[in-house]
Amino acid sequence: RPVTDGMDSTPTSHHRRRLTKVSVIGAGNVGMAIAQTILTRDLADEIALVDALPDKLRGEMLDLQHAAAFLPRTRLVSDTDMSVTRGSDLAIVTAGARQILGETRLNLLQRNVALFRKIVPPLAEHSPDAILLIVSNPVDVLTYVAWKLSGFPVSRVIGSGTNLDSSRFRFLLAEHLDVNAQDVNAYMVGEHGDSSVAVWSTLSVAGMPVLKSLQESHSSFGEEALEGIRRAVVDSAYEVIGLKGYTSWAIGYSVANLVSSLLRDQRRIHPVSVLAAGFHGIPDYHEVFLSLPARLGRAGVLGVADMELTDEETRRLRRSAKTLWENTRLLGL
Ligand code: 6V0
Repeated sequence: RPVTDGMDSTPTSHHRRRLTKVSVIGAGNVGMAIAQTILTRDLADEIALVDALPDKLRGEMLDLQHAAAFLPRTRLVSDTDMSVTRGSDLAIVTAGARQILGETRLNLLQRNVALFRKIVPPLAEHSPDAILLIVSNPVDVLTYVAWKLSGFPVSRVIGSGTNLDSSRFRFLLAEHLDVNAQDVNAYMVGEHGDSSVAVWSTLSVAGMPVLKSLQESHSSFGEEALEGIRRAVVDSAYEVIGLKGYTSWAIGYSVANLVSSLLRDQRRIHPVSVLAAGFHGIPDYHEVFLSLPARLGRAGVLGVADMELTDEETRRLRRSAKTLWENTRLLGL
């Protein structure tokens, strides 16, 4: 006799909740850290995993399924074919070619564009109403590529951008100030990676602007020291890659945090890669994606904050935009 005999199987509610489906393209270190965090945070009813390597993909899916007894119930499916993503509310792209020793960034970018040509159009076709969240690097350019290839409105194509850089920044400052990183309000904007801009002018702890008092009381907060902290944020990614070969946990949490804001309509503000043309003096015809504080909800990007920047911060942002646009134009999309 099945143990469920005698249990009432009639649904208790007449209005069944619509199920939420998230797809993760690329079941590598980053994709799996994201999937794992989405699972533990109970952010989706179904997760579809896609990778080009069938054995690895199935192994990863089974390994996660075997944790079912300890997790909220989530259906896990996987396939090398993109049709498994059908009906997604959100699709996260982490698939990417790795840099080959001696390869130029532009060459790597061209290989990734070729990869995106295989991934994005079928993804858009199977889930025409989904939000696309791009994580693969170089994330800002690839978010632009995904926008062009999907034909989606710009509000539904987002790059994870400097959301991770900002959390590294907040961690370092929190260590410095001996407070909880969640109380440190600090943004890094612009390009994800080397030329990111630390927005010192808006730094606050629990709503209190702290930079001025820090500069008055600690000699270690001079201009050079601030650039040193920004540099440390950038270098911390390289340090992790140098030590363990890749980064995964922090990007997993940072993306799951974005997923929560989007799917749960949290309207939280995150520095993510959005169309930056027209902001901070970036010309309208520079169709570049750069991170700016954006309000995220169920419809995607609900708005972009036109934050107040110093002249130097603006100059840096425009310089990033110009370099990015010069690279992006070469793609001819
Ligand atoms: P990885 O472990 O090599 O995973 C990439 C996965 O993509 C592999 O499992 C591949 O088999 C798979 N893949 C390749 N081609 C396809 C395809 N056509 N369809 C489906 N899957 C495919 O790399 P890792 O997970 O470490 O990194 C993934 C990407 O994330 C890279 O581009 C990183 O640079 C980028 N990151 C971006 C970060 C950010 O803040 N935006 C942070 C960390 C890494």
